[in-house]
Amino acid sequence: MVFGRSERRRRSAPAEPVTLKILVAGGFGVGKTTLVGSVSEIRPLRTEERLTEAGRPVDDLDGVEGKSTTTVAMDFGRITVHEELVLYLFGTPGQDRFWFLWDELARGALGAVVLADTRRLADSFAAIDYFERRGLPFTVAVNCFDGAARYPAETVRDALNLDPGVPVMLCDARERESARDVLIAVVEHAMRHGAERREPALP
Ligand SMILES: Nc1nc2c(ncn2[C@@H]2O[C@H](COP(=O)(O)OP(=O)(O)OP(=O)(O)O)[C@@H](O)[C@H]2O)c(=O)[nH]1
Ligand SMILES: [Mg+2]
Repeated sequence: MVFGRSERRRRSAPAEPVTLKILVAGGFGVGKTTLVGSVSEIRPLRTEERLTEAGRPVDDLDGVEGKSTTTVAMDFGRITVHEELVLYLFGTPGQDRFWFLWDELARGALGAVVLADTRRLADSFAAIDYFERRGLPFTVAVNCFDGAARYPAETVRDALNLDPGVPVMLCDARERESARDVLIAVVEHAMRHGAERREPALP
């Protein structure tokens, strides 16, 4: 029996989606756990511990005074962008004392987003340096906290001394659509970056 195109397609096994690993990084309290939680279609895995009096001298809470917990290992979530593309999200811990986890978390990642808060922009430098040194494609997303001054993306780019090719966007980590746009931008940027690296150099 000869099947028509659509019938043949219906009978073939559904293609497995491509799965990609994306890191959600940035300084302390910038909204990494919030972003993974707002966008994840599964209940996100969190490793939150309470901020304590003992940590007060080292935990800089300026701008996030309401914060009562911090990530001590990672966040994990998942988003199906479309039926052929699933992203696994790994949120990094924000405090310097957990740097030793980053190499493990970064292994196998396609790309990363560095979340930034304009009130504490310098906190983003360490994550940016980390990805630049490793050649891992990244984008910067400014998480627009209530009460924080708004700056155009180009002003943020200059302040962070980013390469012209690094996408910078504004977002609200609490909003699912906004968080999703950030992740799609990372995938697109990483794909472009990969394609450019595969292009043979012109003579
Ligand atoms: N107004 C506002 N508050 C936010 C936003 N994103 C996060 N928050 C709040 O800011 C605080 C920090 O958020 P987290 O998501 O825990 O930050 P984090 O980057 O995971 O923090 P660490 O893991 O401790 O580095 C929380 O109290 C959030 O409710 C935002 O876009 N706007
Ligand atoms: Mg966190």
